[in-house]
Amino acid sequence: MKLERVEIVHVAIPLVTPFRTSFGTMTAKDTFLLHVVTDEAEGWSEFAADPEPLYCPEFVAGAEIVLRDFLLPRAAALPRLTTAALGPAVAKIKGHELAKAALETAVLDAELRAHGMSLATYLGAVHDRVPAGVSIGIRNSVAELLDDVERHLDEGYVRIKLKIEPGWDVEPVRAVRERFGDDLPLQVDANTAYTLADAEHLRHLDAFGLLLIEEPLEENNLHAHARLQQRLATPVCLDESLHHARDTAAAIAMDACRVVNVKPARVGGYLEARRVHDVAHAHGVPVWCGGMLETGVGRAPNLALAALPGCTLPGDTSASARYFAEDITEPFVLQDGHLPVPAGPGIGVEPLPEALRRFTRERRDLYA
Ligand code: OSB
Ligand code: MG
Repeated sequence: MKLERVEIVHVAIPLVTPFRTSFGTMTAKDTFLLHVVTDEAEGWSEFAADPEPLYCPEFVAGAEIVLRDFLLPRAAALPRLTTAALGPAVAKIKGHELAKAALETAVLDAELRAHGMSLATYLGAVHDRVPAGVSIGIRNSVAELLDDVERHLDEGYVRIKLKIEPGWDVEPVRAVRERFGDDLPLQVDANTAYTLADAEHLRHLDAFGLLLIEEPLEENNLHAHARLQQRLATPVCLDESLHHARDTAAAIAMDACRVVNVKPARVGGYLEARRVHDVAHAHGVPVWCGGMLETGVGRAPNLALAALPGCTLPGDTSASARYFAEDITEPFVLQDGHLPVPAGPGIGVEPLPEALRRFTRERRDLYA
């Protein structure tokens, strides 16, 4: 393929309820879509991060510059643009995995559409639907939290993840266990809110039979997570700390994690996400697909990844209605606790023109 035009479309879509984590509160999905036009086909992707660098170092305005000044010139210089050639072409640009993932995914969407192949088929998916978990934010009271969990269980979600932070951990977990029983698949996510000095406190969570505790300590400190794992029965799962297959291999080797959250954006795209999955799966370490409150454009390709054989735990790939009153694509609807894996060419979805128009704040060419 030859790159002809790349358009950036800044969008903001209100969330149905504010989403509070240990790093901040989100009230809207405020990000950009990339629209890549080649001589053979067009592709779409969604940048996964937010306007502020609170979850990860990347942010919306910075990623636009990285794409415009460093990534797109290298993609445009390729004599033959393929997804496989893109990674090596931008390898000298350090970090910026989420910006790289946005570009790679839009190019991959275009390339797969040119071949009439779905992303699920390309990645090697083995399911046509995947069980859906839901990530529940920090609430003002335990009563509010219990109502929230109940509502999601009534809707059919098969696994509950509670966001935790110091002051909101053992009590909410205990309350959910007491109300909904020991059989409920339950896990927690601290988004780096604790330190090793909290190990004795976190050990109280061992009493509740959690599937995992996600990213309890500071990001990129594999050593500290390994030391914490020695003191916890609950499996440690890494999110923020894993950036590629190489550090995933290191984390597994040093027992810094016994479960892997793979977010394609966080590891630079679906090609590396597949390698992260393969490394973990080869070690018998369960994988699940995380999320970042994506619109349908970002969630569709995540569902393809979630259908790989090593993704043996339900992911954070929830239905459109969990996030938005109106999605930017055809909505993903929960059926029997599952979401369908898109089967059409490429990522299998496109923004609906009318919804896109209403949610768009700015659009401009980054490359033409
Ligand atoms: O840590 O998994 C996380 C949302 C935004 C940023 C980071 C995280 C999350 C979630 C929600 O937990 C996942 C989702 O429903 O998309
Ligand atoms: Mg997380």
